[in-house]
Amino acid sequence: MPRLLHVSDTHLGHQAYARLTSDGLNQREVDFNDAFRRVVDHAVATRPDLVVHSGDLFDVVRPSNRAIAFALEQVRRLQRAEVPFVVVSGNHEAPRMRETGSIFRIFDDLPGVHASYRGEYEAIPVATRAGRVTVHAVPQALEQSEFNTQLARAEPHGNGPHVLAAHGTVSGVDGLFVGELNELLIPHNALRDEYDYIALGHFHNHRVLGRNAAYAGSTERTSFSEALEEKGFLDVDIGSGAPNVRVRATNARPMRDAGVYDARGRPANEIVEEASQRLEAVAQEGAIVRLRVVGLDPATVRALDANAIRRAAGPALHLDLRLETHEADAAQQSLPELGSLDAEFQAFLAGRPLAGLDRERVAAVALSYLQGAEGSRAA
Ligand SMILES: [Mn+2]
Repeated sequence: MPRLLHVSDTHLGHQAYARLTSDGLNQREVDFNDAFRRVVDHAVATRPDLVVHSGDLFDVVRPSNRAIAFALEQVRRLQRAEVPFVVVSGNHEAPRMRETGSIFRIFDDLPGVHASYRGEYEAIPVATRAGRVTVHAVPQALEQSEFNTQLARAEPHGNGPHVLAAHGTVSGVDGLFVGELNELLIPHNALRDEYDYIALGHFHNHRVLGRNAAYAGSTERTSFSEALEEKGFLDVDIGSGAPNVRVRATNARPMRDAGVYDARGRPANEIVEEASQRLEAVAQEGAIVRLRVVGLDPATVRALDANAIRRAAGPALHLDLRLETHEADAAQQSLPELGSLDAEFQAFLAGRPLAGLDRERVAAVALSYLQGAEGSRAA
């Protein structure tokens, strides 16, 4: 009975906050590396029959040399342990123009490593110690219609076991939509019962869907919406009826939300005291902590000893302290929510006349520049 590790959304190269390590590296980038390394440690120690990564291995289309070198180093560790590795591209690393080329090319021609990133469905026969496992890989596509076509080509027949790997939002399930520009939908009927296991990526919280499908979730936290979720990967036995799924923790850095404190009408010293108490209640060694104080008037903000509040977060790695005034509250209510750079640009472009130009082509070129800018910022 084959055993596979399902890992997803490792976002190598992801950076956040200002904290650096003693080596001058962004602490969060190191955290994301550590989380993926723990997955590989587990694989090397327990030697599953294969490791399946369901996309967003990297955080951006153009990862830094450091992120690329780290990813290769970990994949080589799997190779040396003779654990086959299959990865499909996700929306974060897949270029939006074919000419850009994919970073996943670095995995071509590595024995025991199969990277699916060419926008087309591939049935990958993986030779494992437990016999052949066929991985039906459906990588990120440029268009939803193309993705649907490729998903429909996947046929789990012949000798099993059969594993489907894809990155996207399964339609018709509450609470999965992430809201990214190039997010793809996986039609519910693509989750066919014939698969021994369906390895899903994109949704960052672990979730089991039906009898045979699961999102592994991300290995680290990319936002406060993941604060309460256990982070990890899945250890799955397949090949005899329903898969047996066990969650393995990656010990991601904790995020603690101290909530929203409405300080309307309160004097500065009282606000400092209350905010400090709230922070002390959640502060934890090395955690990322957030507190929103709302309803402040500008004079009170000037009188506040913000450093005293910050000290209350004590041993936290990072304090995200938001001091919001009435005016800011009112302004926020009158402004539309600001989306991602890509989404804002798309909305802007939709309202422009583009006589004589191919609108999709203009969008693709512009988005590739935006991606390039984001990539170099992340680097
Ligand atoms: Mn992701």
